[in-house]
Amino acid sequence: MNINYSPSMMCIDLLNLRLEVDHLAKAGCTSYHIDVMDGNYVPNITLGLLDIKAINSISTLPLEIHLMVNEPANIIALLDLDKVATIFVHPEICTHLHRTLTQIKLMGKRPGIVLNPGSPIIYLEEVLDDVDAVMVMSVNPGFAGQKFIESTYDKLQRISELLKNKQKTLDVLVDGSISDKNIKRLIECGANGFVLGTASIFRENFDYEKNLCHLKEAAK
Ligand code: S6P
Ligand code: MG
Repeated sequence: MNINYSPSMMCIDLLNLRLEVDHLAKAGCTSYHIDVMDGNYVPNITLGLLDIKAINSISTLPLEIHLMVNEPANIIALLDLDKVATIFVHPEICTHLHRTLTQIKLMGKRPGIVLNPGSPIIYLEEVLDDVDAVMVMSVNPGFAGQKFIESTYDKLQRISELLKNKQKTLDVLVDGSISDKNIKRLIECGANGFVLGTASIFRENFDYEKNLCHLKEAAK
């Protein structure tokens, strides 16, 4: 199975953007994960449109955008950039979720929904034919460096069950405190993509190649 490794760009050294983008690709990452927050839906503000445009202009890898902003439909049109491949929205903050997912699809991008630790899977079931990916939060959205929430395994298993019953194949990502301690079990529960932050690729030495190799070993 092909596993997607996507570094969380809010964890990079922004003063060295070009170098960081390059190093992460050379280390073997397969896309860039960009967290957009509005200081309202979540109590933090991270990367924004200018950062996305800058990364888009130098990237050789696809970008996945994780929108943590109230009513994302208002800004999705601004993300019509060539390297943006997937746009993730949280169902609770889309007034018309189906319309927003259709809007993303019409732009030629892959729509995805994000399930918080407290969000029911029924959101996914209702839009199963309208998404290409689901991302399960294994921390509450807002910050890097949080503790992994154990109920993620069970949620992934229930999603796998749903997909099997409906004979559907989707990308299933996990975001939050991914490490050598949980990655294998997360794959066994049905995940095929991971957002990497301070618990894995950006830990200690910031040796991206070594840290990613270590994580891939643990995933076997
Ligand atoms: C959190 C955000 C995530 C974090 C990532 C950081 O709201 O969506 O993408 O940046 O989880 O990783 P870590 O290993 O520090 O938890
Ligand atoms: Mg994220």
